[in-house]
Amino acid sequence: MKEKGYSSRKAIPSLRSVYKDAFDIGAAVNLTTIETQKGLLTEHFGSITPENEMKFERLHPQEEVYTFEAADRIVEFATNHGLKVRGHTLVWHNQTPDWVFTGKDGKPADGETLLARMKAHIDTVVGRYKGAVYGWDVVNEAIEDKSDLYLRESRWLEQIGESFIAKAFEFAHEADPKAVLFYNDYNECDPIKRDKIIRLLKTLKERDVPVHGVGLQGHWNLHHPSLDDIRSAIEKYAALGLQIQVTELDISVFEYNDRRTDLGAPTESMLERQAQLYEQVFRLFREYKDVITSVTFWGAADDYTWLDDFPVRGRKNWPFVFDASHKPKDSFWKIAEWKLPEEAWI
Ligand code: HAH
Repeated sequence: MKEKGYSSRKAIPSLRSVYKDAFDIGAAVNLTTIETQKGLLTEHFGSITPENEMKFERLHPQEEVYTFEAADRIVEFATNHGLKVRGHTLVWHNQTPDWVFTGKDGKPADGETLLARMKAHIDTVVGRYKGAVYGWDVVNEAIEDKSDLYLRESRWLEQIGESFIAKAFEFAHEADPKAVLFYNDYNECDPIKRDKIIRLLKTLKERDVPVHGVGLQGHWNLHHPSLDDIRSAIEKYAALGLQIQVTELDISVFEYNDRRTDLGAPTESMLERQAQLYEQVFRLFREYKDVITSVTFWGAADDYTWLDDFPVRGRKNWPFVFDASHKPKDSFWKIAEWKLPEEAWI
């Protein structure tokens, strides 16, 4: 046990610096958190991802209207503080306005029209942030969760066909040939979904589609997925010869299917379990540091997380390694001090 007051007197190492020879440490941000979490973001993180500000509906609400102000401010914050930016996301079934999928007659747009709109969007967005955004989640969540289906039944799939995925990567590559292009998904460690993601990535590679990496969202909790499933997933994705990024890491203190609203604050043992998991998964990430190029949390500290409203609206969650007042949790020390025990063995 730490002495009372010990951690508050002790110098806090910068997470980004601790991991500088392994991979980037990132955080999802929004216009509020770049102000309220500025200290943490600039001290501990080397990369940021706009949580919502680069999604289709935010950047391109109408065919002739682009709204770049919020995304520009986040990019400017990154530039001012020497942080990298990951772009999220170009082609997704969610947070994409209806006009994109609708023809002039009000019926579903034909495939050619939809592809032309996709290309215009990607050209404009990727083109604008060329040089500032080093990589993109080009296609998000195109694989179906239900085991008997391969691709998710989205309007992109229904109206264009399977080629919408390859096309998105080709357009992004044309718009910025230097950008690192990712396929990103959740439940990525579930063996059945994992194998479907791998099938997709193999098909894309066989067809010389410019896909460079796989994004593992990493929306995990105290009970799922198992460390074995995480390890197998990383091993199998690594074998594809693509780089891996953990793109949206959080370890929820609640099980996904537990929709109770009255669960309250986490107990000591839940926080211990969280710290143990953070320790185990970061040890695993370090083992694979040659293929893992970045680990981004889907937020930075427990004062703000999308999990406060998902899957239960208004139910507070505590998924990060910094607490709500931006102090390091036990989880932080477990991932930050990994060098010390090894060095202590001399
Ligand atoms: C992610 N979906 C999205 O990629 C991200 O853009 C959003 O801000 C939050 C989460 C994850 C997801 C999930 O965990 C469960 C069901 C659907 C989607």
